[in-house]
Amino acid sequence: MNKQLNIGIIGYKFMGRAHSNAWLKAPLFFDIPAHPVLKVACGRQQESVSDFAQKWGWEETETDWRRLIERPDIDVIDIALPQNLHYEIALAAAKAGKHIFCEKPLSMSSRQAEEMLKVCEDNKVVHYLNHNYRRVPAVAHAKKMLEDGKIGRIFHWRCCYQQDWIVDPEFPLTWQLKKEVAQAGPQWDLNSHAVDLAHFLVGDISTVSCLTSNFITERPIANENSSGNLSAEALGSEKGEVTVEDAALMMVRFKNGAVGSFEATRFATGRKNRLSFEIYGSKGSLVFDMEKMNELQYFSLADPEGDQGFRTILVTESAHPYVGNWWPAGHIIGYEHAFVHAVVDFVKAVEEKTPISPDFSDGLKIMQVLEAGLQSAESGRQILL
Ligand code: SOE
Repeated sequence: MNKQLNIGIIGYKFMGRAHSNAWLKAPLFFDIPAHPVLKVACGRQQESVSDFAQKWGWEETETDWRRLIERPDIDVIDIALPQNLHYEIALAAAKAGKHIFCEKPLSMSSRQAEEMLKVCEDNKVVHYLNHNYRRVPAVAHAKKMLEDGKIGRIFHWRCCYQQDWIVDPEFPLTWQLKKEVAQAGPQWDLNSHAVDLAHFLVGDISTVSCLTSNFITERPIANENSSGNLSAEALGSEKGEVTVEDAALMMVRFKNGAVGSFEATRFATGRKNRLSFEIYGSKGSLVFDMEKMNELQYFSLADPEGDQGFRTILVTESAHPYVGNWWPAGHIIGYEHAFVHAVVDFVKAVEEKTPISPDFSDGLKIMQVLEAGLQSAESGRQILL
């Protein structure tokens, strides 16, 4: 593989590490048409970005994302930053002809998402939105089973995304709890993933009802330099206002007649990162739980009557999506592998012009559902999309 693809990443915290690992691992395990070169890592603080670059093997550093985008040798801009920074950077990257690998949620609003999509299309760049859970092999296999007609007509979608990292009232006011940076709480951070999966597995949504709640309204001011997202430290005892919701529950109708529910919370004590869904159809059912991500539960009405019941498909066979490139059957994989799969498909999309999803058009549809949710929560009304 002689062809190289020069990557410039912006951001070096949780997602910066997850993406770096993926750029490194993809060519080691998969045959891809170009070799990603970890060219430049960009972040505002020179010392931190240098430490990050050295650790993960990025060749150079930069502290100004505009200068990074101006570099003619950069092919791809990887946006591994909070959502309030995606819009401006994505527009500049697309206008400079760079392909974009963007962390979710896409943007602060559907209006921003619409413009991001248009500018990417006008400049003919690949625009990938990293809803990584689509590329968990068990989820990709569920999609195949649905397409093969194993589940039949879908009646119900039930999805919970549960975390508990802010249950402690002394957990500080990090950026995820501020509207000006995050736009919303779990509705944006977690339900964006859940809605993406619903679009992928069930179809488009036509109506949304939503209810949100706030359990803790003030928190100690955070030291934003502490190690990141889910384990921040407080600066002192001074408190600030939480300006996003702590939990968001949506009920939806899909265009194909199915109905669904979404429960997203950071207050499910004991649940660390539990994304689960259930799909009930006319021929069978599927159940997935990210805490057992190598498994898929399958119920089939085609099984003989006395033998029916949910069975576990261990999604670790080479016949399963992406799995054959890793370890022998039965040797499980983890959270980070879905990011590697995204890089594999992204490099193919750039080099071979194969379609990739989710992209910014999928991101726009997600934004419309999430916004409808907030509108519904505020007005107490059902919103038609
Ligand atoms: C934090 O809630 C978070 O890191 C999300 O932002 C990610 O998208 C999710 O995969 C894990 O949890």
